[in-house]
Amino acid sequence: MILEKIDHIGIAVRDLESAVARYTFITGHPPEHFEEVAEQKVRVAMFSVGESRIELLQATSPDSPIAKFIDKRGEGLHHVCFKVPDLKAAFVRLINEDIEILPGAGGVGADGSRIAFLHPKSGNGVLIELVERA
Ligand code: CMX
Repeated sequence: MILEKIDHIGIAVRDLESAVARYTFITGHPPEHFEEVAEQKVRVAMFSVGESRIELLQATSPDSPIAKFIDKRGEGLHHVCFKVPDLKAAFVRLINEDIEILPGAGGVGADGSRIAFLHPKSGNGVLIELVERA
């Protein structure tokens, strides 16, 4: 199996606290957890919705990808993340298909997972994250 499931959908927000209050109301419950991912320069709040999850992301630095995204495009859907059983095997297959894997692939994501991103131009305008969980 190449992709196991959609792991989560990422939403870029300006202010995590107010976004958490709004999504607590929308989902009917508070986030599962908060985390700061130093490597990605973000603070995140993760909400479970059935088997699916929603990740709210706030930049922790003006040079964070989330700060740049919001400057250019405003708040909104930032990425779709697929869970993969084997990140390296996914790279090999995608490189063979000439898809642009962004620098830093294999780095640390939330929960100590290993992550990689595919450029939005390789995803028809959607940034794709791949995650392999320990
Ligand atoms: N979804 C869709 N399009 C996006 C995008 C996104 N998330 N981010 C940028 N773009 C668009 C830009 O608006 C730009 O569009 P135009 O060419 O029409 O202007 C285009 O993609 C290319 O932009 P770029 O100038 O090449 O690159 P940027 O400096 O905007 O960086 C990207 C874009 C995806 C390479 C960079 O954000 C990146 O490396 N992202 C991966 C890491 C990341 O996003 N981390 C935060 C999440 C961490 C987590 O989930 O834990």
